[in-house]
Amino acid sequence: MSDTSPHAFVSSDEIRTRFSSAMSEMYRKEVPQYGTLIELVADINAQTLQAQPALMEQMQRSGELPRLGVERHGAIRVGTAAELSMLRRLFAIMGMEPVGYYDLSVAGVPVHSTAFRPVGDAALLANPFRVFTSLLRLDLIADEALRAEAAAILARRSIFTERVLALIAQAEAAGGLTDAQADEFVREALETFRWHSESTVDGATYEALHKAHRLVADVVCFKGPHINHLTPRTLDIDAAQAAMPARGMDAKDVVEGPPRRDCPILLRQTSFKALKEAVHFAGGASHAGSHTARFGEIEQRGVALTRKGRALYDQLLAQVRDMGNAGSAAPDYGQRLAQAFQSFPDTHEQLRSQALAFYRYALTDEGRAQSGGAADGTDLQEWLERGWVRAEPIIYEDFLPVSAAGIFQSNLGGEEQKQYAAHAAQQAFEADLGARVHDEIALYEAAQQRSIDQVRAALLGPALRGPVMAAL
Ligand code: OOG
Ligand code: NI
Repeated sequence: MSDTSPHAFVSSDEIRTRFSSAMSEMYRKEVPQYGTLIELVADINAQTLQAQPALMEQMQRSGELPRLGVERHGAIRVGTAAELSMLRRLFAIMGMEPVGYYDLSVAGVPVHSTAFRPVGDAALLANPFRVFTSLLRLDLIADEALRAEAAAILARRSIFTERVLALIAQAEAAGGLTDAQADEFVREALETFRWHSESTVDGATYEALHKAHRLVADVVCFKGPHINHLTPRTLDIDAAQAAMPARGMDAKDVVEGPPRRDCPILLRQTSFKALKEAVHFAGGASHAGSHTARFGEIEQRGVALTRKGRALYDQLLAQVRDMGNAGSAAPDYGQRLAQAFQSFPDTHEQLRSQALAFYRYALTDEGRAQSGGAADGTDLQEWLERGWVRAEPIIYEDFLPVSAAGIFQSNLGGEEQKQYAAHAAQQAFEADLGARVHDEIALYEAAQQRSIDQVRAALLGPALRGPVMAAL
């Protein structure tokens, strides 16, 4: 029951849902093709659920079906530690925490990143809204004078409204926001992510920064970190990819990530080319130009992999990429990918019993009828075989660095293959963020274990809630 008192706090799940829907509305106005993309994905999802009743049932059982229609991820890029750490506080109000560390310098993109997202089971079911957030690594700009100029430009801007800063401080002090404050917070927070066609610099400065790297210009020359894509989740990415041209979308040639499989794993993504947008530079009306910042993307999500499963995934993907020097641009890439992944088991039974993927365990109706009546000494495997317990795949909620690099590259244009002698700098990133990032695999492990503990307590009764049973 919801408390209707005007002074009661609104849940962080509710604020996140209001925010993601406001963001979606804003982006639909900014990028009309986004609306077309959302319609396409809704159509494909309805068709897929109709054609695959087992998938429909599984998503209903796990409570995942209602979130599908609102599920989105966005991406932004910021320039300073102060911007990044304030974003952490802003996202925290919406129940979003930094998860994972992604080093994209290895792929020639001078940023490192995390994803802000909810981490609890209930919060993920309510709305898994995520924002992939990259911090520019100015240290990777070789030209010292240009680096100093970029830093000075960034130091002059404030990407947050005064009011949102006040509301963040207030929410932190009071422990939440009331209904009216939450609405104001959403409105004010949205301003940070809006597109501004006026650049803060003149055309010559833009060109110089653009020459260092297109991404440097994108981060440094604007008032704020415009949301650069907002991605819906499809249940069949191949069908969506095939349908894109008919709706006027110029899709990327390959789908990033694993190949099509019976049991989807991790994340598959595709994008369509960025918009070329008019920009007005500082220093007079004659200084008009253009910039490509925003693009469209769709994704399909599958089961989260264990460390062992992820190692196998990375190994197979590297094997395919090493076979040809053109990477995913090679014409036979799809075939090679499918071939290599034949050695990745493709039934949930195998993925589970070989500890390659994570599952959430739940009682079946039959299991519920046994409640408290199972004998001590019996175990999960036995309960699964008796049909008392069922294992549902835990969805992968995160990103893949190789795929992200592919998305960055296709959006930036093929010529941007810079080489950086950089190394992952997670500690420096966390110092800038003002917090540690969660280890995503530890989060999945904990979710699986919680479900095992619950099943065990229900079947053995409270008296036997003993030491944690090992996962299979
Ligand atoms: C972020 C690219 C990464 C994804 O889905 O992997 C990303 C960016 O271009 O800023 O969104
Ligand atoms: Ni993305």
